[in-house]
Amino acid sequence: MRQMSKMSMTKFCLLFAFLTVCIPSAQAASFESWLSDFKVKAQSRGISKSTLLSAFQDVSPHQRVIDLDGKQPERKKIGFETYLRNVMSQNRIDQGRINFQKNKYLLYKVEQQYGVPAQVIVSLWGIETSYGKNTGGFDLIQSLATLAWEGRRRDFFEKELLAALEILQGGHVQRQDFKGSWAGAMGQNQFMPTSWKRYAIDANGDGHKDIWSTQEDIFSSSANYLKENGWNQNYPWGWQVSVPSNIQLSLASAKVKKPLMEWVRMGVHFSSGQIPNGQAQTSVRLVVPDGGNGRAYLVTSNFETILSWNRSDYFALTVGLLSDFIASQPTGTALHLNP
Ligand SMILES: [Ca+2]
Repeated sequence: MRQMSKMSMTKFCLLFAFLTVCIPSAQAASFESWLSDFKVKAQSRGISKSTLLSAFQDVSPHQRVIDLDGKQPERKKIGFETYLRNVMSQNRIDQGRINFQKNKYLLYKVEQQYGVPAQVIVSLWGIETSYGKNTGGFDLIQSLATLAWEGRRRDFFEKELLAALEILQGGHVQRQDFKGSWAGAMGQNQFMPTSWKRYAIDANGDGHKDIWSTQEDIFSSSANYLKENGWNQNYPWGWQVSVPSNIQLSLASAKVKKPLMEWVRMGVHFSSGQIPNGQAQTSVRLVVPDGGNGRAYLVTSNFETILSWNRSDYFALTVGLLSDFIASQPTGTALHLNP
């Protein structure tokens, strides 16, 4: 290979230095140009100049958000047993029971109004933010603007950002308190801004749909989400069952729904030995999260409602199981995962 001459080496170094210095400022410029286009769009959708001014003051792209977005999703499957033990720790069960007791009056009121069991609302609250403790410290406008500008899912995040600006403009949260996860999930039930628009409730009537700090609004908003996505108060979410070893695993499919009694005739067994009261004709399907070697569940249409919150069988099963634990009395013994 030809040796680089002293002169071209110098030129090369200068070019390298130029690129190193200039790339970040080129990126910043493109953020500015994306932002000015976006502001025009936002104004055409009714966002005022003063809202835009206060929303984007000192907002620049957040490198940590870009890094987190670029991370490959976890491909290694951890298995349901491990997932369940991580998410439904003894501490989360204990805290769930404590928080249920603490907010009992409010929760029963919400349960009555929306027809969604109090323990399911508490369970979602616990899994999403450890009962309001971990709501995410990212500046929401900065996160959404970064993700929209970055462009991998621009349309999606621009829609979320527009909804976020409507929240600010409506005065539901103060600019400095407008925080959430790096990906834009907000408040104690981690709604995305568009979900907030569709489902959030001002339950205490103070004019703010406050899912950050008003308990009544938080519980009602979660309950409303589930109700609007089809929660049926005539059924529980489902039951853990055991299945005969010769059962065809192809039956564990979202397409195979049968009356509960039919599954029993096929050998599906409830741990209590009894058919749940009044549920013999309820349409249920079989969920076998780890392909037949582990646990099995019969689930009702309410399971699909939980999936509308987060499309993961592991998530939905854990929400259901934790809700059962929260509603049951503590035994004072070590964790047994069969409620
Ligand atoms: Ca309110």
